[in-house]
Amino acid sequence: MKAYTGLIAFYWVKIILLMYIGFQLQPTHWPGHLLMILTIIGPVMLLFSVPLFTPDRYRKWVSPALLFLTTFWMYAHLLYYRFYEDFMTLTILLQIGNVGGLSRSTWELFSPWDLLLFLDIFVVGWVLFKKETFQLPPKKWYLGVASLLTITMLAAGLLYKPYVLKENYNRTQFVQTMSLFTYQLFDVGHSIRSPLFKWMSDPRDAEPMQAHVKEQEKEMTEWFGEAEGMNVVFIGLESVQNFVLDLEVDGQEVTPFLNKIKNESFYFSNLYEQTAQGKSSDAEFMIDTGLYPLDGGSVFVRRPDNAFHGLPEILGNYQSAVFHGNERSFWNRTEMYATLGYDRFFSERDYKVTEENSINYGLEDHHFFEQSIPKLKELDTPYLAKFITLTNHFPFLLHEEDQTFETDVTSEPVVNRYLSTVHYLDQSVETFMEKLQEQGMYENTMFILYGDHYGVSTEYEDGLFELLDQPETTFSHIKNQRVPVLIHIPGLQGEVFDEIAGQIDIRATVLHLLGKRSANYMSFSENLLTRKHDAFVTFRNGNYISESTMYVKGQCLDTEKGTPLSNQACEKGRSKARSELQLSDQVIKGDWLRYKE
Ligand code: GP9
Ligand code: MN
Repeated sequence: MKAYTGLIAFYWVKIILLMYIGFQLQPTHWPGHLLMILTIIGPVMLLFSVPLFTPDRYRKWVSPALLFLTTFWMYAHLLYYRFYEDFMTLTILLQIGNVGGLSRSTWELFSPWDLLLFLDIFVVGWVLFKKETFQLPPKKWYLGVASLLTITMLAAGLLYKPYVLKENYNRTQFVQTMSLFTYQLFDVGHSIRSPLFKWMSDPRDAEPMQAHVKEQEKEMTEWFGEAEGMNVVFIGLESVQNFVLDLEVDGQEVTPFLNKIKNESFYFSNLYEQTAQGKSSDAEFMIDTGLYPLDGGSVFVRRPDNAFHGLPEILGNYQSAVFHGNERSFWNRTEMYATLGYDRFFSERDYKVTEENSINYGLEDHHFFEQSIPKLKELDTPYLAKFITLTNHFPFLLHEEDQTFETDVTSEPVVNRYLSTVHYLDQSVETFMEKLQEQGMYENTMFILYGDHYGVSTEYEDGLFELLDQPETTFSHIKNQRVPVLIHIPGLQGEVFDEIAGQIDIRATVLHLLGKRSANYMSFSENLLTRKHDAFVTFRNGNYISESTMYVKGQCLDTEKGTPLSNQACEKGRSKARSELQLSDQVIKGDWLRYKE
């Protein structure tokens, strides 16, 4: 009996350590800490009730097996968390095949210290085998205490964070408040429930969404229709964060080309990335549809059969194509591009890809652009073309001969390598634009360059704080989540927009420039060219930023100074973010766009 209590106490402490040291969860106030610590014990006790129901012969094996399986499961979450700063969802797990499986970059996430996680299994095995009999607690008493503890702590969690279930997309908050075990059960239930929603939807359900969009004013600007009839070229800048612009390292500019072209473009300097678990595909999705990514997994993978009104459909007579140097199944792009209405998709199989000209996920950017030009030339004009770059992807690798920007400016090698690959990408885009100019393919085109999401995750952010001389705060972290967006129309004067903005707003801005007035149907995108003084950015996890306040990582802060405010000051903003996300989820899960012909 003592040994059994010891086992449970031991496992409890292990998970607490894992939460604090492994996941580095940081509840903001003491009740949050208390809750996170105490909420684990009930589910752990319930887990270890399994041996009480196991026949004597097998009983010895059950506890070590439980320890091993649950440790392994928590470790999978940890690896995922290290890169994505999020907990895995069942949907994302089922998508691993679709996103091309585990890549080489996964190996970077392992640490030798991780072995410590599995050490206890040997300790427990040894204790169990040394003992002849393993006395178990009385069933009724044990189950009673375990259930009582679980229910009490869940109730306390709900009292402390009343929106924890509604904001279930904020998985970190969920795990902190309700434990990783409860999260896992909830997630399974959630994944089962979601297909039912579409089945039960009705055209009338979509009415509030239509009303929501009508509320958005369709203000005019002097630039309306400025790019009407022009070719449209999107360039997805893989993992480029805004801080690299105008940054000098060892006396050299990291992105000389982007720095130059931004002066001749509309440059949105205060624009935040809003992607979730679908990363690159989420950025593409927001640009094409003006809807938020899903709460779990990638919409590209989960909803390719939905009706969406993508840019190709809106642009009508344009020929549309996507160019990408990775395998076509990654993020389920083939299927989703067809749904969004793209005519062509040039992927790895359409390029000459060799050992020498590829690295990490696929074709190196320089070769990618070079080989793409003849394909672009083949398209009928006007065209809508989207280029998705690849080389500046974690873990940021380059062949020796492409290395023109080697630096050890920070003590974090990942950050140093990032600067090199960003520089490489910058050069590749420059060469591409020069070649287009040489071939007369530049003048009549609107270029949209956008960073898709962060490249330096929290795991390596110390190096970033060091590089940018920032204090290690949530406020600095959130500022680092800005990505560059540049809209370049040859011959048009540049302008900097420093109002708060989000990636979701790219769509309406582009449509405005193309002179498409009423095309923003059922979308959350807002035109960035009409300067707003009530600008608002909703993040997929329920956080938000407004002109005056921001809610991030459980804290309410002043947007200007980053100083803490009472949570009350963020209530209105949080509720606005919640309702936007809820509405967007309903449009996608209910497949409401199918109601519009
Ligand atoms: C893969 C590329 C990278 O083809 O788009 O995807 P990411 O990991 O950035 O979502
Ligand atoms: Mn990406």
